Amino acid sequence: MTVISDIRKDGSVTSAFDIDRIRADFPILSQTVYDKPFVYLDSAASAQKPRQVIDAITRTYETEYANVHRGVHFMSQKATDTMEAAREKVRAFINAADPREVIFVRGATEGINLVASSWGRQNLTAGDEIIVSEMEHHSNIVPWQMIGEQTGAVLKVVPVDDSGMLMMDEYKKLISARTKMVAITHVSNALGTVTPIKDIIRIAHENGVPVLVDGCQAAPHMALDMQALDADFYVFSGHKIYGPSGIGVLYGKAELLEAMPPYQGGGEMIDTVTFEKTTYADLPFKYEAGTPHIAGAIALGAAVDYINAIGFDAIVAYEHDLLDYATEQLGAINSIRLIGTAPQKAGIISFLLGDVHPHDVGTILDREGIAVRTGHHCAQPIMDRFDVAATVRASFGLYNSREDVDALVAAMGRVQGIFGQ
Ligand code: C6P
Repeated sequence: MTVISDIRKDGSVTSAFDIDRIRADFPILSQTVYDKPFVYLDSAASAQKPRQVIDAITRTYETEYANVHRGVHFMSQKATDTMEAAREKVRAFINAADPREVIFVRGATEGINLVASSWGRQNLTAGDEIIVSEMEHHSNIVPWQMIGEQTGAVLKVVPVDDSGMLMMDEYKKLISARTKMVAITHVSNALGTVTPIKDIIRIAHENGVPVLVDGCQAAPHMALDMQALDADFYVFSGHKIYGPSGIGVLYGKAELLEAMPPYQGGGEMIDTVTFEKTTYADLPFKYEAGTPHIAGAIALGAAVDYINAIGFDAIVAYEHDLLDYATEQLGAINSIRLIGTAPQKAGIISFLLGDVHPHDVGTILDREGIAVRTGHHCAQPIMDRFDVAATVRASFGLYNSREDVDALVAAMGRVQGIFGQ
């Protein structure tokens, strides 16, 4: 396990954040692509995995794998215990009051669909309003539109200013007696904006409205505290916090989850079944129909352990410095236009180079061994807001270094030369 603060023999402490040791935990980062060092700047799409997470997957399948919550046999009990220990790790990671409030889902998308469908079917009727923001990922727009089509509820959209900040005055104006849900991101995946989520929740609650927070891009970059935040629902994906894909978390307040109907029916989520009537299992299993992603949940626990061993104090300080450095270096290239310049940002820089198409930029960067994402980032409405079809997006994880930023900046200089910008 990486230890960030190393005590030297003479008692002095080495650098607070040993980036070389962290990078050594991520086997994929030592690869070359096209004979160039691999520079991975696409962690917002999916983060790379440390050896500790990879080992947890292998260990599960080699030593403690069987179906969970069903078997009386030793191996099933072992797998169940390890998976439930992972749930407890996630509970502590987000400071939820109770592990029953931690539902394992496939990812943020499934978590939002679960709430939109189960909570929405029970609570929405024609004329009701769901408040979202202009910078939501499609995963926090489309599920609400779908339940709106079934119930007659409609979306209301909080606009974003030219820097990419949520316009809080407009938000306050939108809340009314018709508002039944506020569904807003904690960090924008297209702009990197950190929203004032605590204020958003407080204002919603003053109006008696529950809040779902899309925490997909926040969970890798900041400590989360469900009890302090007072979110009603909070979702994030394991693969963005250095865990496996196919596993994620829906946090929900127990009283809300208890009141809602199940999302899917099947094994695991029942108490008793007859042809006349089925009764449902208690939380969290009521929302975990079918065999879960057992190794995924266990390895998500290992990802949480990994982050905890470094600690968010060190991660936040390091990533903040890196983002400032990258913003300064890229911003110094005169034909670069940054999209999203809010004062509070995390992990993401979106930009355009003159009138060069982002896909062309991304393709050239790729040949230099640099992985960025180009496109609308599954957030088309915010692209429309900035009147662009796509951006180049560099996004950072705790393993990125200033050398990665330097490689990007040098390569952007070459792209500039190619296109005469
Ligand atoms: N954003 C990106 O490159 P899933 O696919 O369920 O793990 O996460 C969906 C999702 C929801 N909300 C936000 C804010 C997100 O950023 C994402 C995933 C990736 O930006 C893939 S499109």
